[in-house]
Amino acid sequence: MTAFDRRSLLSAAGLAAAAAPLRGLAQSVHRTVQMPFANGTRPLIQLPGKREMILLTSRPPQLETPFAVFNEGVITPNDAFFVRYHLSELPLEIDPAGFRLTIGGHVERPLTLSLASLKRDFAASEVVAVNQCSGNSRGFVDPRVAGGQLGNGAMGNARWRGVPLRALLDRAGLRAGAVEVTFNGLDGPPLDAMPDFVKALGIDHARDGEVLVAYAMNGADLPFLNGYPLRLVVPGHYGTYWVKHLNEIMVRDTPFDGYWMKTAYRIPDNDCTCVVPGQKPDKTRPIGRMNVRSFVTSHTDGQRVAAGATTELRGIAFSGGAGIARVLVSSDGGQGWSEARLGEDLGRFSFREWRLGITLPAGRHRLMVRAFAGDGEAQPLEPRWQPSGYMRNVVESLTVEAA
Ligand SMILES: Nc1nc2c(c(=O)[nH]1)N[C@H]1C(S)=C(S)[C@@H](COP(=O)(O)O)O[C@H]1N2
Ligand SMILES: [Mo]
Repeated sequence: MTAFDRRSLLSAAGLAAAAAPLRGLAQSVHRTVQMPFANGTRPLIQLPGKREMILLTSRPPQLETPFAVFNEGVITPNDAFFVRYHLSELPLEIDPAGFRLTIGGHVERPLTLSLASLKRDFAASEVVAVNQCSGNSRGFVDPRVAGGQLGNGAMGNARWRGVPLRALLDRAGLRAGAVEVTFNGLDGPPLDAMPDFVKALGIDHARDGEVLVAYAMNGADLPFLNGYPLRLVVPGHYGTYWVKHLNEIMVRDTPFDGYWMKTAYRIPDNDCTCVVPGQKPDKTRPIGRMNVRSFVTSHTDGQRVAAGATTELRGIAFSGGAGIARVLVSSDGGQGWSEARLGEDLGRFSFREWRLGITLPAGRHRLMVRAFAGDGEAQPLEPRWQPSGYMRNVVESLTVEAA
């Protein structure tokens, strides 16, 4: 048996082990956390392959990353990476030797590829990129909106390795008139009650060389709950496009109008992607690139710091593919701003660390952090609202008590 086979078998075994406790979740819940919004009490749960995570729903499994993890470094560990599913019928066993990815539809040569072939017959490519759910931070949206009431932990940054989608499409050969490509995974709806989770990209996007069919994350096989054995990685774009357990790619000569493109995951079709709170947009478009965001990770709201001494602030910033140009920090509620030092640059799709030492006199201070992307996009000082609660990126603030 080759090292590759052995590793794959181990992953397959881990997968069945990961699935079993999902049936009896209640027993494994020991503690809860309180998110900082109403109805924000959440169980903490530890599933195989994951450390203790914040449970949003158990069927399908949805786990949020405890925010303290983001202060450990700019790469989110596999065992702490958030988990989001829409449909309850997950694959419980995937045999890596029997698994196949098909590429069909409007192509010259339909392909059926094994994992071994993907790793052996195509040049591998890597990218460090943030995967963030469109509804990350929805619990903070005011007035509140329906949908998963998430804190800020439905995001993560990893080094993804796989085959560029372009190489697969080139091997299959696009036929004239190809306009879109769809992506489907092994999970599905119970009893066909809901439309299967299928996403589409325009043909130029699919062929841009940045989109990956990834088989590894931070140097290991994808964790089961993050899409083992293959997932789409769409750098700069919201997680909804990052189809997990990917096993079917179809090239189309007509636009795709499935539920998850035509009805779900749409945003107001205007410059701010927002509407007046409570109103409905009159025109929408599919969600796309992420907007720019930043967070303080070193301190939490209400924390005490030493007055008159240096407080080392630290955090992360990211954008939808333009990198981070500057991060500004205010310690007086937004009147004055100081430029933070940026950490190592892992590429324009990655989290970027920032640091700043500040000295605070005794009293309460409102800290704010504002990032500017490489293309000049800045975080708004006031929240923008949309009915689905997507794309929250208002400047974050927290209060510390210097004494
Ligand atoms: N097969 C499948 N892929 C999926 C989804 C899903 O429900 N099924 N959800 C998508 C959404 S909305 C998000 S935010 C990301 C989350 O990726 P993660 O679970 O690895 O964190 O997966 C995407 N890929
Ligand atoms: Mo999502």
